[in-house]
Amino acid sequence: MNVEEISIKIQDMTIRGAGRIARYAAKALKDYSETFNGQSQEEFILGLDKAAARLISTRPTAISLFNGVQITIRGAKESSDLNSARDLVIKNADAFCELSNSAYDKMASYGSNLVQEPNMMAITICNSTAAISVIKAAFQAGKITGVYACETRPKNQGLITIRELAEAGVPVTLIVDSAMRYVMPEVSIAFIGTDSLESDGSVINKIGTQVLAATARDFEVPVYACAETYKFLPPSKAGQRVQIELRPIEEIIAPEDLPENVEVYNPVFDRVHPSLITGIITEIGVIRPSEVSEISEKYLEGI
Ligand code: RI2
Repeated sequence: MNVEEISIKIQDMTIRGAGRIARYAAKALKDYSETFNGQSQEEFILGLDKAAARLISTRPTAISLFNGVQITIRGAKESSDLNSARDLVIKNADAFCELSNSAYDKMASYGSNLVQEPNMMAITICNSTAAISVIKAAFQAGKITGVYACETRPKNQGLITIRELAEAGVPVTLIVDSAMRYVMPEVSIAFIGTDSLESDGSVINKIGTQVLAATARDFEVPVYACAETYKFLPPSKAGQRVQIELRPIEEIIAPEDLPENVEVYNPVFDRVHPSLITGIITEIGVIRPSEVSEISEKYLEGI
């Protein structure tokens, strides 16, 4: 698939998940470099910048998309000639996808060790490959006995989660989002995904995650965000807040079912205050929200 085809699929969420959209963006830029048939490095760079802007425009909240694109195009402008620039983009794209895919096993190992007492129930929301990797490892290590998965209105990504966990043999129970407080007394640990980690340690994740984290606090349940380092806001955006994406009302209600003079509001991400986050599971270890800036400077230098 080319840049435009992948952009459309990220936009309509055929391709979704903060890690996956970043990998597909890198693959799109690799495709651009492999199929470029122009004559000059200047023309190549102009097209690369246009492709990067198109991909970044598709979804505003997951900083993984911006970081994945920047990591992939890094150094192309400074390359000595056209072929070096093309080869570098291809190499960067492959390296980014390798880093992204290899992060899951590392996070799974760190995350699984966090579960102290055996026979614990976990809870999660939406469909996070990172969180599911940790949950699977915790179950295989005998650390948890099962998971509550929130269906996650309006697009019900939780239905993907229950399928993935069931296929992995993890006992999973589907609940409606508003039942998360009802079940929290039975829960011992929460694992959530991450779309972006802001400089103060705020975790941006699927809508409903604030409710989950605040409820967990009320029942003294630790909340761990699962976030690869490329989901941290980069130094160039330090101190900024990501835009919370508003999506089409059709994701909530069919227009023909909507009475006149009724508005629909569909914010699809939440900002979770760092005080509600016990720790952040990354591929380099488990860190505190207060360490986010330092990690960003170290692992996203120049982005
Ligand atoms: P992984 C998803 O967003 C969810 O918010 C999920 O928690 C987050 O991305 C991270 O997903 P959407 O694409 O990278 O469903 O862990 O809007 O798979």
